[in-house]
Amino acid sequence: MEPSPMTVGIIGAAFRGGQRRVGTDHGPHAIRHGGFLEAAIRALGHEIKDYGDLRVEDLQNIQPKLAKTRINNVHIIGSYMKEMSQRVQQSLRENKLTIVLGGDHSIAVGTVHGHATTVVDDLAVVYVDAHADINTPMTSHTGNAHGMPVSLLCGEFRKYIDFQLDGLEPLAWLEPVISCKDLAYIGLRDVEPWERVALNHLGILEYNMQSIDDIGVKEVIRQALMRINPELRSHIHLSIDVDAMCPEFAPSTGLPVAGGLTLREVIQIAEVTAATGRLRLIEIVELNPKVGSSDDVHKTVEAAQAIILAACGHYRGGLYLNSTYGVDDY
Ligand code: EXY
Ligand code: MN
Ligand code: MN
Ligand code: MN
Repeated sequence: MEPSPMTVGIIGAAFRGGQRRVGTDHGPHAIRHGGFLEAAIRALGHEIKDYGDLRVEDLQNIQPKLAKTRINNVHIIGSYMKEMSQRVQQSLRENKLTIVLGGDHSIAVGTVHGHATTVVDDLAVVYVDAHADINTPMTSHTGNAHGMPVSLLCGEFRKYIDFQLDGLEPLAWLEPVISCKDLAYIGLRDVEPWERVALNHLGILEYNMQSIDDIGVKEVIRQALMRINPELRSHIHLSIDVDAMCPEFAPSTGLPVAGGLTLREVIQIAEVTAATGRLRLIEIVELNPKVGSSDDVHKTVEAAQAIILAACGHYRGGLYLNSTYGVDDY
Protein backbone atom coordinates (compact mmCIF):
# COMPACT_ATOMS: atom_id res chain seq x y z
CA MET A 1 0.00 0.00 0.00
CA GLU A 2 1.52 3.28 -0.97
CA PRO A 3 0.98 6.05 1.55
CA SER A 4 -0.58 9.13 -0.04
CA PRO A 5 2.34 11.32 -1.14
CA MET A 6 3.06 14.32 1.07
CA THR A 7 5.71 16.94 1.67
CA VAL A 8 7.99 16.11 4.59
CA GLY A 9 10.16 18.67 6.39
CA ILE A 10 13.34 17.52 8.12
CA ILE A 11 14.99 19.59 10.85
CA GLY A 12 18.15 18.49 12.62
CA ALA A 13 18.42 19.54 16.27
CA ALA A 14 22.13 19.17 16.87
CA PHE A 15 21.92 19.86 20.58
CA ARG A 16 23.40 18.42 23.79
CA GLY A 17 23.02 21.34 26.22
CA GLY A 18 20.10 19.75 28.06
CA GLN A 19 22.32 17.11 29.60
CA ARG A 20 26.00 16.49 30.35
CA ARG A 21 27.19 13.84 27.89
CA VAL A 22 28.87 14.72 24.61
CA GLY A 23 27.29 13.17 21.57
CA THR A 24 23.58 13.89 21.16
CA ASP A 25 24.52 16.90 19.00
CA HIS A 26 25.78 14.31 16.51
CA GLY A 27 22.41 12.55 16.51
CA PRO A 28 21.00 14.24 13.39
CA HIS A 29 24.04 13.34 11.30
CA ALA A 30 23.88 9.74 12.51
CA ILE A 31 20.16 9.34 11.76
CA ARG A 32 20.48 11.02 8.34
CA HIS A 33 23.13 8.37 7.67
CA GLY A 34 24.56 9.94 4.54
CA GLY A 35 21.27 10.38 2.74
CA PHE A 36 19.80 6.96 3.53
CA LEU A 37 16.91 8.39 5.53
CA GLU A 38 15.95 10.87 2.81
CA ALA A 39 16.17 8.21 0.10
CA ALA A 40 13.96 5.86 2.11
CA ILE A 41 11.35 8.59 2.66
CA ARG A 42 11.41 9.54 -1.03
CA ALA A 43 10.99 5.84 -1.93
CA LEU A 44 7.60 6.07 -0.17
CA GLY A 45 6.61 8.70 -2.73
CA HIS A 46 7.10 11.77 -0.53
CA GLU A 47 8.77 15.09 -1.31
CA ILE A 48 11.37 16.34 1.19
CA LYS A 49 12.27 19.84 2.32
CA ASP A 50 15.43 19.75 4.44
CA TYR A 51 15.95 22.72 6.80
CA GLY A 52 19.42 21.55 7.80
CA ASP A 53 20.76 21.05 11.33
CA LEU A 54 20.44 23.81 13.91
CA ARG A 55 23.71 23.99 15.84
CA VAL A 56 24.61 26.18 18.81
CA GLU A 57 27.27 27.91 16.71
CA ASP A 58 24.50 29.02 14.30
CA LEU A 59 22.79 31.07 17.03
CA GLN A 60 23.08 34.85 16.70
CA ASN A 61 22.28 36.28 20.10
CA ILE A 62 23.31 33.99 22.96
CA GLN A 63 22.92 35.82 26.24
CA PRO A 64 25.82 35.95 28.74
CA LYS A 65 26.12 32.95 31.09
CA LEU A 66 24.12 33.54 34.29
CA ALA A 67 25.99 33.44 37.59
CA LYS A 68 23.05 31.70 39.24
CA THR A 69 20.50 29.47 37.55
CA ARG A 70 18.67 26.22 38.20
CA ILE A 71 18.98 25.09 34.56
CA ASN A 72 22.47 24.29 33.28
CA ASN A 73 23.30 26.21 30.06
CA VAL A 74 20.03 28.19 30.27
CA HIS A 75 21.67 31.11 28.42
CA ILE A 76 22.21 28.84 25.41
CA ILE A 77 18.97 26.87 25.81
CA GLY A 78 16.91 30.09 25.76
CA SER A 79 18.28 31.13 22.36
CA TYR A 80 18.36 27.63 20.87
CA MET A 81 14.76 26.77 21.72
CA LYS A 82 13.51 30.12 20.43
CA GLU A 83 15.20 29.49 17.06
CA MET A 84 14.03 25.85 17.02
CA SER A 85 10.47 27.04 17.56
CA GLN A 86 10.76 29.36 14.55
CA ARG A 87 12.10 26.57 12.31
CA VAL A 88 9.34 24.21 13.41
CA GLN A 89 6.70 26.86 12.67
CA GLN A 90 8.15 27.35 9.20
CA SER A 91 8.26 23.61 8.46
CA LEU A 92 4.70 23.09 9.71
CA ARG A 93 3.52 25.88 7.42
CA GLU A 94 5.31 24.36 4.42
CA ASN A 95 4.90 20.60 4.95
CA LYS A 96 2.32 17.99 5.92
CA LEU A 97 4.74 16.22 8.29
CA THR A 98 7.78 17.57 10.13
CA ILE A 99 10.54 15.25 11.32
CA VAL A 100 12.91 16.56 13.98
CA LEU A 101 16.15 14.64 14.54
CA GLY A 102 17.53 15.17 18.07
CA GLY A 103 19.45 16.12 20.06
CA ASP A 104 18.64 15.63 23.71
CA HIS A 105 15.01 15.84 24.88
CA SER A 106 15.27 19.48 25.92
CA ILE A 107 14.65 20.31 22.24
CA ALA A 108 10.99 19.51 22.93
CA VAL A 109 10.78 22.95 24.57
CA GLY A 110 11.38 24.50 21.14
CA THR A 111 9.50 21.96 19.02
CA VAL A 112 6.34 21.81 21.16
CA HIS A 113 6.35 25.59 21.52
CA GLY A 114 6.66 25.95 17.74
CA HIS A 115 3.96 23.35 17.05
CA ALA A 116 1.48 24.67 19.62
CA THR A 117 2.00 28.22 18.31
CA THR A 118 0.81 27.21 14.84
CA VAL A 119 -2.39 25.39 15.83
CA VAL A 120 -5.81 26.85 16.60
CA ASP A 121 -7.06 23.93 18.69
CA ASP A 122 -5.16 22.18 21.44
CA LEU A 123 -2.12 20.18 20.52
CA ALA A 124 -2.17 16.47 21.41
CA VAL A 125 1.26 15.40 22.67
CA VAL A 126 2.19 11.71 22.83
CA TYR A 127 5.38 11.48 24.92
CA VAL A 128 7.13 8.11 24.53
CA ASP A 129 9.87 7.84 27.13
CA ALA A 130 11.24 5.79 30.02
CA HIS A 131 11.35 9.06 31.95
CA ALA A 132 8.66 11.63 32.75
CA ASP A 133 10.93 14.65 32.04
CA ILE A 134 8.60 16.61 34.33
CA ASN A 135 10.98 17.97 36.95
CA THR A 136 10.75 21.71 37.57
CA PRO A 137 14.00 23.71 37.82
CA MET A 138 13.43 23.59 41.61
CA THR A 139 12.83 19.83 41.92
CA SER A 140 15.56 18.72 39.50
CA HIS A 141 18.57 17.10 41.17
CA THR A 142 20.67 17.47 38.02
CA GLY A 143 19.79 20.88 36.58
CA ASN A 144 19.61 19.12 33.21
CA ALA A 145 16.92 20.62 30.98
CA HIS A 146 16.22 17.29 29.26
CA GLY A 147 14.56 16.24 32.53
CA MET A 148 12.27 19.32 32.55
CA PRO A 149 10.61 20.02 29.17
CA VAL A 150 7.12 18.99 30.30
CA SER A 151 7.11 21.29 33.35
CA LEU A 152 8.39 24.20 31.25
CA LEU A 153 5.69 23.70 28.58
CA CYS A 154 2.56 23.00 30.67
CA GLY A 155 0.58 25.93 32.07
CA GLU A 156 -0.24 24.05 35.27
CA PHE A 157 3.41 24.27 36.40
CA ARG A 158 3.88 28.02 36.08
CA LYS A 159 2.90 28.59 39.70
CA TYR A 160 5.81 26.33 40.72
CA ILE A 161 8.44 28.08 38.58
CA ASP A 162 9.86 31.53 39.42
CA PHE A 163 11.74 32.79 36.36
CA GLN A 164 13.63 35.42 38.35
CA LEU A 165 14.46 33.36 41.45
CA ASP A 166 15.33 30.28 39.36
CA GLY A 167 17.59 32.33 37.06
CA LEU A 168 15.58 31.57 33.92
CA GLU A 169 15.49 35.01 32.25
CA PRO A 170 16.77 33.56 28.92
CA LEU A 171 13.53 31.52 28.84
CA ALA A 172 11.27 34.49 29.69
CA TRP A 173 9.85 34.34 26.11
CA LEU A 174 8.54 30.81 26.70
CA GLU A 175 4.87 31.08 27.42
CA PRO A 176 3.20 27.83 28.53
CA VAL A 177 1.68 26.33 25.35
CA ILE A 178 0.05 23.05 26.41
CA SER A 179 -2.06 21.77 29.24
CA CYS A 180 -1.51 18.52 31.12
CA LYS A 181 -4.83 17.27 29.73
CA ASP A 182 -3.33 17.28 26.22
CA LEU A 183 -0.48 14.98 27.18
CA ALA A 184 -0.16 11.18 27.25
CA TYR A 185 2.93 9.28 28.36
CA ILE A 186 3.85 5.85 27.00
CA GLY A 187 6.71 3.71 28.31
CA LEU A 188 7.41 5.23 31.74
CA ARG A 189 9.54 3.12 34.07
CA ASP A 190 12.03 5.53 35.68
CA VAL A 191 9.98 8.24 37.45
CA GLU A 192 11.36 10.21 40.41
CA PRO A 193 9.31 10.61 43.62
CA TRP A 194 8.42 14.28 42.99
CA GLU A 195 7.55 13.49 39.37
CA ARG A 196 5.21 10.75 40.61
CA VAL A 197 3.48 13.29 42.89
CA ALA A 198 3.08 15.69 39.95
CA LEU A 199 1.70 12.99 37.63
CA ASN A 200 -0.87 11.92 40.24
CA HIS A 201 -1.73 15.42 41.47
CA LEU A 202 -2.30 16.73 37.95
CA GLY A 203 -3.95 13.55 36.72
CA ILE A 204 -1.69 13.31 33.70
CA LEU A 205 -2.55 10.39 31.41
CA GLU A 206 0.15 7.75 31.54
CA TYR A 207 0.59 4.28 30.12
CA ASN A 208 3.71 3.06 31.90
CA MET A 209 5.32 -0.29 31.16
CA GLN A 210 2.83 -1.96 33.51
CA SER A 211 -0.01 -0.76 31.26
CA ILE A 212 1.81 -2.04 28.18
CA ASP A 213 2.06 -5.47 29.82
CA ASP A 214 -1.58 -5.34 30.89
CA ILE A 215 -3.37 -4.21 27.71
CA GLY A 216 -0.78 -4.22 24.92
CA VAL A 217 0.70 -1.33 22.96
CA LYS A 218 -1.93 -1.11 20.23
CA GLU A 219 -4.72 -0.65 22.80
CA VAL A 220 -2.47 1.80 24.69
CA ILE A 221 -1.95 4.10 21.71
CA ARG A 222 -5.60 3.84 20.69
CA GLN A 223 -6.77 4.77 24.19
CA ALA A 224 -4.17 7.51 24.54
CA LEU A 225 -5.24 9.15 21.28
CA MET A 226 -8.95 8.84 22.05
CA ARG A 227 -8.39 10.40 25.48
CA ILE A 228 -6.25 13.39 24.41
CA ASN A 229 -7.63 13.80 20.91
CA PRO A 230 -11.19 12.41 21.05
CA GLU A 231 -12.54 13.68 17.73
CA LEU A 232 -9.09 13.37 16.15
CA ARG A 233 -9.34 17.12 15.51
CA SER A 234 -6.06 18.19 17.07
CA HIS A 235 -2.62 18.04 15.55
CA ILE A 236 -0.57 15.25 17.06
CA HIS A 237 2.99 15.82 18.27
CA LEU A 238 4.79 12.49 18.71
CA SER A 239 7.89 12.89 20.90
CA ILE A 240 9.95 9.69 20.97
CA ASP A 241 12.91 9.32 23.31
CA VAL A 242 14.89 6.30 22.11
CA ASP A 243 15.40 5.31 25.75
CA ALA A 244 11.71 4.36 25.77
CA MET A 245 12.95 1.21 24.09
CA CYS A 246 14.76 -1.63 25.82
CA PRO A 247 18.53 -1.05 25.61
CA GLU A 248 18.79 -4.16 23.43
CA PHE A 249 16.96 -2.22 20.67
CA ALA A 250 18.45 1.22 21.31
CA PRO A 251 21.72 0.88 23.23
CA SER A 252 23.28 4.19 22.12
CA THR A 253 21.54 6.58 24.49
CA GLY A 254 22.60 8.40 27.64
CA LEU A 255 20.18 6.94 30.23
CA PRO A 256 19.18 3.42 29.19
CA VAL A 257 16.61 1.66 31.42
CA ALA A 258 15.91 -2.08 31.23
CA GLY A 259 12.40 -3.45 30.68
CA GLY A 260 11.31 -1.05 27.95
CA LEU A 261 9.40 -1.14 24.69
CA THR A 262 10.49 -3.25 21.76
CA LEU A 263 11.26 -1.62 18.44
CA ARG A 264 8.14 -3.25 16.99
CA GLU A 265 6.00 -1.67 19.70
CA VAL A 266 7.34 1.81 18.96
CA ILE A 267 6.86 1.20 15.23
CA GLN A 268 3.25 0.30 16.02
CA ILE A 269 2.81 3.52 18.00
CA ALA A 270 4.09 5.46 14.96
CA GLU A 271 1.92 3.45 12.52
CA VAL A 272 -1.30 3.93 14.49
CA THR A 273 -0.60 7.61 15.09
CA ALA A 274 0.21 8.20 11.41
CA ALA A 275 -2.95 6.32 10.35
CA THR A 276 -5.09 8.94 12.13
CA GLY A 277 -4.00 11.46 9.52
CA ARG A 278 -3.40 14.02 12.30
CA LEU A 279 0.29 13.41 12.94
CA ARG A 280 2.10 16.65 12.06
CA LEU A 281 5.43 16.33 13.88
CA ILE A 282 7.54 13.40 15.03
CA GLU A 283 10.81 13.91 16.90
CA ILE A 284 13.36 11.25 17.73
CA VAL A 285 15.60 12.30 20.62
CA GLU A 286 18.42 11.12 22.92
CA LEU A 287 20.20 9.03 20.30
CA ASN A 288 23.88 9.39 21.23
CA PRO A 289 26.34 8.04 18.63
CA LYS A 290 29.18 8.46 21.13
CA VAL A 291 27.66 5.80 23.42
CA GLY A 292 28.45 2.10 22.86
CA SER A 293 30.10 0.20 20.05
CA SER A 294 29.66 0.94 16.36
CA ASP A 295 27.21 -2.00 16.25
CA ASP A 296 25.24 -0.37 19.08
CA VAL A 297 25.12 2.94 17.18
CA HIS A 298 24.10 1.18 13.98
CA LYS A 299 21.31 -0.70 15.77
CA THR A 300 20.00 2.48 17.40
CA VAL A 301 20.16 4.46 14.15
CA GLU A 302 18.31 1.68 12.31
CA ALA A 303 15.61 1.70 15.00
CA ALA A 304 15.22 5.47 14.71
CA GLN A 305 14.97 5.27 10.93
CA ALA A 306 12.38 2.46 11.09
CA ILE A 307 10.23 4.51 13.46
CA ILE A 308 10.45 7.58 11.23
CA LEU A 309 9.51 5.55 8.14
CA ALA A 310 6.53 4.10 10.01
CA ALA A 311 5.43 7.68 10.73
CA CYS A 312 5.78 8.36 6.99
CA GLY A 313 3.34 5.56 6.18
CA HIS A 314 5.75 2.72 5.45
CA TYR A 315 3.77 -0.53 5.45
CA ARG A 316 5.76 -3.46 6.79
CA GLY A 317 4.06 -5.86 4.39
CA GLY A 318 5.76 -4.11 1.51
CA LEU A 319 3.94 -2.44 -1.38
CA TYR A 320 0.94 -4.29 -2.82
CA LEU A 321 -1.81 -3.45 -5.25
CA ASN A 322 -5.10 -3.42 -3.40
CA SER A 323 -4.79 -1.35 -0.27
CA THR A 324 -7.10 -2.95 2.29
CA TYR A 325 -4.95 -1.92 5.28
CA GLY A 326 -6.40 1.51 5.90
CA VAL A 327 -7.27 3.75 8.84
CA ASP A 328 -10.39 1.75 9.62
CA ASP A 329 -8.17 -1.21 10.49
CA TYR A 330 -7.28 0.54 13.74
N1 EXY B 1 14.83 12.61 36.06
C1 EXY B 1 16.25 12.82 35.75
C2 EXY B 1 16.53 14.33 35.66
O1 EXY B 1 15.62 15.10 35.87
O2 EXY B 1 17.68 14.72 35.38
C3 EXY B 1 16.60 12.14 34.45
C4 EXY B 1 15.91 12.74 33.25
C5 EXY B 1 16.17 11.91 32.02
C6 EXY B 1 15.75 12.67 30.77
C7 EXY B 1 15.86 11.78 29.60
C8 EXY B 1 15.52 12.37 28.35
O3 EXY B 1 14.70 11.33 29.09
MN1 MN C 1 13.19 12.14 27.53
MN1 MN D 1 14.29 9.28 28.62
MN1 MN E 1 -7.30 18.68 24.26
